Parts: sequence; C-alpha cells; structure tokens
Amino acid sequence: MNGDAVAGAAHRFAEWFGRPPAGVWSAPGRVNLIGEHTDYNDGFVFPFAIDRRTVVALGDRDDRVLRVGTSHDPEVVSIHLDELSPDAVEGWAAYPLGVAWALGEFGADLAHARGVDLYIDSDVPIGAGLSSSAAIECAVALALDDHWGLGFDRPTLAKIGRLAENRAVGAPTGIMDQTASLLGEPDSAVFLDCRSLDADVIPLGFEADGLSLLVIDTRVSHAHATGGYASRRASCEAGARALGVESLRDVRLDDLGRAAELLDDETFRRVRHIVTENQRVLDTVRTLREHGPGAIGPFLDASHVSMRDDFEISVPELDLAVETAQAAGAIGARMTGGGFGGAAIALMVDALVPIVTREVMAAFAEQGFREPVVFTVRPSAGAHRDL
Ligand code: GAF
Repeated sequence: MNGDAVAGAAHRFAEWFGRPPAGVWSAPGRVNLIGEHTDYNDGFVFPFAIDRRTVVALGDRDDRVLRVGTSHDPEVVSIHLDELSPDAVEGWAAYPLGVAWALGEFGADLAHARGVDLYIDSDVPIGAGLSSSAAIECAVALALDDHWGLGFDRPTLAKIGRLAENRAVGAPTGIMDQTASLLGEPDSAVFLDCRSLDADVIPLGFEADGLSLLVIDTRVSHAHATGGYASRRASCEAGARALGVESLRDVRLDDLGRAAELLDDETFRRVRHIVTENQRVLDTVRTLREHGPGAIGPFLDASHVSMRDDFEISVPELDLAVETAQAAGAIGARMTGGGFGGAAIALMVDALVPIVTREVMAAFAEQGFREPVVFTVRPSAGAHRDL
C-alpha cells in the first residue's frame, strides 16, 4: 500500500474514533488473467493481485461492540459481537461484519473476543469486476485474525472471505478472488486448482518483457448477488448432474461429443465453455513458462469468444473494448471477472498503451456508450499488515 493511503486511513480513523489505530492492514483487488467461472466448477484459474487496494485501520475497544466506518458513507455501523449473524446487516457493512461472523463459523472463539473499531478506505473501483468485495473481505479477515491472534492460514482466510460473500452478501461466488487477494505476489499470478486448492505462484514477466496490462472499465455495473451469475452456476450444476459427474472439472474435451447428445443446446454451450476454459488456463500457464507472456494472447482472445458465445456473459461494451484493443495491436484481450458488465483486459507492448486507450475512448464515443475508465494495473503483493 502506498504510504499516503496508509497514513490517510490512520488519520481518518483518529478523526472518526478519537484515538490512533492499533494497526493498519490492506488487501488488493484482482484481475483474472484467464479461467472464468471455472472456480465453482472445481477447475483452474489464473488471477493476479493488482496495485489497487482496500485499507483497514483497526483500534481496540474495551467492550464487545464492533463499529465500522468508511469514506463512502457518513454513518458508522455498530453491532454487538453476540448479535453477529449472516443477516444482521445490509449494504456495504455486510462485507466486514460478515467476515467477523464467518471467523466464528470457522472456529474462532468470538465469545471471548473484545470489540474493535474499523475504518475502511479503498481505491479498488466498485462494480468494475476487479473484486473490490474480496479486497474488503481479505483486508478485514487478515486484520481481525492478526489482532485477535486467531492464527488462521491464508487458504483458510480465503474460505472465510468466501463464506462471508456467500452468506452475508448473498453472492454464490467461488474461491478465486479471495485466493488472489491473499496469495498474490509482485509480478506474478496465482495458478490455482480449485479442487485441491493447490496454488502455484508463477512469475508473469510483464515488466521484463516490456508489456502492460490495460484495464478498460466499461462502467456497466454488475452485481453477483442477482441474476446472471447464479443462473450460470445453476446451469453448470445441472450439466454436471446430467452427465453423471461430481463437477464439470471431471468432463474432458473428448467427452464433449457425448455431452452434445445428452444436453439441451444452452446447457451444452455452458458446459463447453467450462471444459474449454479449463484447458485454456492450462495452455496459458504452459505457454507462459515455455515462451513468455508475449505468447499467451491467443488463449485470452479465445476465452473472450467462449464467454461471449457459449457462456453468454459479455455485453456490447465489453465486446467493443476487446475488439478495439485487438484491432489496435494488443497481444490478447478478454472480459475479466463474473461478466454482465465490469471490465475488459488487454495485454500489449508498453508503447501501445496511449494508442489503445485513445482508440477505445473514440470507439465508445462513436457508439454512444458511457465513457470508459482506462488504466494499467501491475501484478502486485497480496494482503499484508502496513502499520
Ligand atoms: C466472480 C466470483 F466472485 C468468482 O468466484 C468467479 O466465479 C468469477 O466471478 C468468475 O470467474 O469474480
């Protein structure tokens, strides 16, 4: 976290709560390089932590009350530790307080914990598909784990964050985002097997090879607690049941012919996306290792086509962002995250950044789309204590 943001959060904590914090922690958002909707199908993902973070300043209390404040909302939300439940609060406070509840579900002895005050600030854009939700969950989980001396390891903290998201926020998401936020390392991505939860941190080499990763935030906002995300998950589960497998991870490319005969067209296309996307993750990791990041473009491009045509989670703004970046010379481009809005990513040589940015802006203006927000991100460190 940059020093200004940490000092700023400590300063605002003192303004809100009338004393300096005991510590400051932060956790990043993520970009998923490839492997979309594969996490809840026991498949493979390859995300990285980005240089946009959520920061949490924490101070002890001598009672058993939790209070949370944020720069986005003038109201402090309070709850007694004995009243924590997944339905106790709504809105943004469901993320931090959902994490406190989820720690208890994983065995933390909250009956003997003292209350805390939390102040939360973030520069991860909300609704852009960069996982601002995992950033807040992981920053709070790490802060409370450290402060209360709970001793959970990072894979368990990721599960705690996911439980908060599933139950307190109500979004039926997988484990990818929290894992990226907790295990990310500079200039690297996390190759995660979502069945075994084996994680391999793999150097990306973007900087050494003169490459930049551009994010094009379409500002079409999405929410995974509603609609499309849950229906895609349900289709995958229906497909797995019809094919007699535990999850779509167990379907191989060679099985797709049989799947086409057994499934209705829509379910088949959902299944085909997952099966081919798993293969694209493996191909991307292998190609990265053997030939470097400049060679992974075709897998990113193919992933976008699969999400657009088979999984049907893209929107016209994302397609335009991807096609414009490709036409302007990007190595590869795809939408990233859960879909139905949010951001596209494009990998390119450094010198192309201003050109692709200009072309994307012009293409959006020409179509009458809302002006996108375009910026580069660097693969960065995962969650840690800052102060
Ligand atoms: C969202 C979810 F939170 C992840 O678990 C994952 O399913 C992703 O969408 C799609 O790959 O970010």
